[in-house]
Amino acid sequence: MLKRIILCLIASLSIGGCASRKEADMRKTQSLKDAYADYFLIGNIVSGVDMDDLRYNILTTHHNIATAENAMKPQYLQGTKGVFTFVDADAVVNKAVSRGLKVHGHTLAWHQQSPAWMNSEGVSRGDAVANLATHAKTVADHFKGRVVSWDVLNEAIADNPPNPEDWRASLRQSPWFKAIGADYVEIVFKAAREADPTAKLYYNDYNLDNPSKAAAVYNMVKDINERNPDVNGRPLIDGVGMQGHYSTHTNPANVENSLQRFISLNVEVSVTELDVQCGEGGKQTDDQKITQGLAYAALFNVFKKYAEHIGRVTMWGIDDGSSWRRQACPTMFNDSLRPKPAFFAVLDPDKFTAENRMFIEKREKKETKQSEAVYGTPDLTNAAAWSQAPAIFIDSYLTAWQGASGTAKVLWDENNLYVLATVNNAEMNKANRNAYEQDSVEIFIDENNEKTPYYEKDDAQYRVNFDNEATFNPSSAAEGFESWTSVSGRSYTVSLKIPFRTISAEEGVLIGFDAQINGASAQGARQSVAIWNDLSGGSYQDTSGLGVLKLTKR
Ligand code: 9MR
Repeated sequence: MLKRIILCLIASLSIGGCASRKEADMRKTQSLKDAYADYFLIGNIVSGVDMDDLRYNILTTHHNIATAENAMKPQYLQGTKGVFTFVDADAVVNKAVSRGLKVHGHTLAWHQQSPAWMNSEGVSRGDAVANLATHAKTVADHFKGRVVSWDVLNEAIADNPPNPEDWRASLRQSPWFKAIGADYVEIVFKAAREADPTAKLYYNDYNLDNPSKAAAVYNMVKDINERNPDVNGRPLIDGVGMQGHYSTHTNPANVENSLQRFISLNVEVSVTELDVQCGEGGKQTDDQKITQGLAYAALFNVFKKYAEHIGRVTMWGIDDGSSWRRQACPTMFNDSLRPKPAFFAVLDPDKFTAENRMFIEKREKKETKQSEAVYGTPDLTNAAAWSQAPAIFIDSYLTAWQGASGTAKVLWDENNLYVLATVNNAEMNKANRNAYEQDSVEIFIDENNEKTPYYEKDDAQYRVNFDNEATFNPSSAAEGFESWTSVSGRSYTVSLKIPFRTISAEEGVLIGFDAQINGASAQGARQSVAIWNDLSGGSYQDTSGLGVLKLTKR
């Protein structure tokens, strides 16, 4: 025993960490793939850095299926027309297969990481069709027998499509779409099926917890499978991949709703790129580690419930240090490759949740803030018109950095809600092309105060920057909206006229309401977010955390 301790001490001194302790940690921990053997496959990605033994050991201990993080993307397989370079991808796939892992292929068609010669402006429709079909067929054929399934098409649907009933109109304006038109979707699936009839063919996308995006994907898969019910003995699309790049603000109820929707199409569903952001600058507090663990636990409880229809759950990253979102520490292992609370949450979600009951209770005790909107119809340019209304303090921070903050006052009449927001300590920067990263004020409204975990017809988000440029979610919320701004030094005011869209406003009515201030840095990145009530960070898609306003007459 003494000898082991001494050896371990020597090892930790010589290599800056006790490798045998790490190994012991790993041995003590039960394997994820065993824990989920009766449910679904557990996957992770392989990239260049994961090929060393320590990482590969984590991969094979806990997972039974691997996805190449980058090696099989079009850019790397056919950067030059007609010249296929399979060396790196073959190395990844062959090593995984030889270590007993199944392999999922990612991806035959995507708007990113694809060479311009395939589909950029100037390439004729005929050539683009041939390029797409040739790439898909050659690649699917090359990996036939080594790859069990493919992300045939990745991220083809636009974010938040306004009319998801029309899936063609909901397609992203990608190079493939522009070169070929909506039927590129079927072309690539047919090419893949022809080349490898046994591999399962998936459509893969992110933000599928968003009901509009999920609806567009649902309609696309439904339509294509109804029109192609028997391609080599089965419908053309075998599965929907919900990527799952989530945060701790993601509402598991939204994930569950979309899962149910896709399952109703009689296709397999897989979670293909799971990670849960919770941290800043590559660091996590102890509370953040537990919060993240609870988010993983809640998600895995949903996945277990629908396990019969789920093929696999694949994580996007072995450890925080190698994650594409390393700043937000989204994986189950820290950058020393030690399991985090998130790991134990995935291993046994119920146990982890029970062990953290006190933490959850403390979090749930937080009371919803309530205030008043006072009856009156102001002139938007006259701040004094709001003098009767109580101030709402927009000063609870979602970020570590405490930048711009302020107050809001609210009036109402039968037609509109009128908000006056006063912001202090702003950089007055609108350089970022993402409107939410500019110095701006956001108002969230849940007219029927039903606190739904997704937006319904009565819910909307309004954003106005210091220069009076407005953006809306959904875009239809722009109708009848007006705003006015004025700037003085590092302060600005925004007044907004927000039409009621679904309720008749009368005294005593309660509406869900929140006000947020986005603070940009001098370099034009969002550095701080201050809000009145909803600290979830999810108010743009989930109304359950908004504060409450009562419409009163004085
Ligand atoms: O994690 C991948 C990162 O290393 C690459 O630079 C990036 C661009 O190719 O792609 C990342 O993976 C993406 C995946 O292929 C598709 N869904 C979103 C993933 C995260 O961006």
